Amino acid sequence: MDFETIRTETRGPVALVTLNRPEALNALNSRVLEELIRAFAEFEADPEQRCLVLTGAGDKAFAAGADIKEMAAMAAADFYAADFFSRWTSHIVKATRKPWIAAVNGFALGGGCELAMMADITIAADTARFGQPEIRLGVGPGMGGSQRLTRAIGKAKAMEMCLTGRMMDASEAERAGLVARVVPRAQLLEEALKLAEEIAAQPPLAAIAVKEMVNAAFETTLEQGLIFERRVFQVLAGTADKAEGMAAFIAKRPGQWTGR
Ligand code: DAK
Repeated sequence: MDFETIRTETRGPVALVTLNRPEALNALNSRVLEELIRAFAEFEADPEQRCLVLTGAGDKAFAAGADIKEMAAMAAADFYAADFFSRWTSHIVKATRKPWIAAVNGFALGGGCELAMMADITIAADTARFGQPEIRLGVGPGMGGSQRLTRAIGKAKAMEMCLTGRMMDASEAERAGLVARVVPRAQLLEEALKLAEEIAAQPPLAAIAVKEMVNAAFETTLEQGLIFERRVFQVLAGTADKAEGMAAFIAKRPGQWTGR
């Protein structure tokens, strides 16, 4: 089955996935979710691919949210029976151990903002705008906005955004800690790919492990997180890439990673 709503390509060790419904501002529907699940699974399964960049087609939007036209006709029982949109977490966030980056090229609203926040690193074009406007539709965030936004930018701003639906521009998003970096629109993809290549060049097992370590900070107490970090360090110390990395440092040469 070919992809209809996304485009995928690989650039060396980097996978590039583009949400491709620009006429609907890349709104996320069930088909997009299924295709993204497949694209992320292919990325995860291919040992040659080390980092993924997700962006949106066109200049206007990363994703303007879940597809309102798909949801408008759905009854509560439909959402519940299908456990609608529950697979974002289980099949993308949790299933992807390798690092991935969201390159936000325009509106990231509702589910679009939530998708950007699922990424390990979010970078934004100076034209990007973030928001959780679901309240204006009579609902609330449904893909993690109330939780991830609050953890990213704190209660005061998250509460204000979720209760009013107002948008945040890229520089406010950077100041608030929602995005790692803001770059001019014309350079977004290049910068995102450069960042992905830099991550892809690291020892692969360490990249997976470091992602697990940082994510543990959101799931555990400080004490448990520190123990987890130490244990993972100790596991990494047994890898061939640790021996190579330290030998390469001492010999003043670049490391050659085997992922072992
Ligand atoms: N869904 C469907 N179509 C959308 C869309 C969306 N979210 N956003 C934009 N479009 C479509 C427009 O309908 C229009 O289509 P045509 O009329 O040309 O056919 C086209 O994209 C261009 O949009 P506009 O004409 O509106 O463009 P403007 O520049 O005037 O405005 C805008 C841009 C981004 C301000 C505006 O489009 C807008 O406000 N869009 C909606 C933003 C929004 O409310 N997003 C949140 C959606 S709710 C769940 C989990 C999660 C969710 C739901 C359930 N479960 C676990 C159950 C998530 C919910 C959401 O994300």
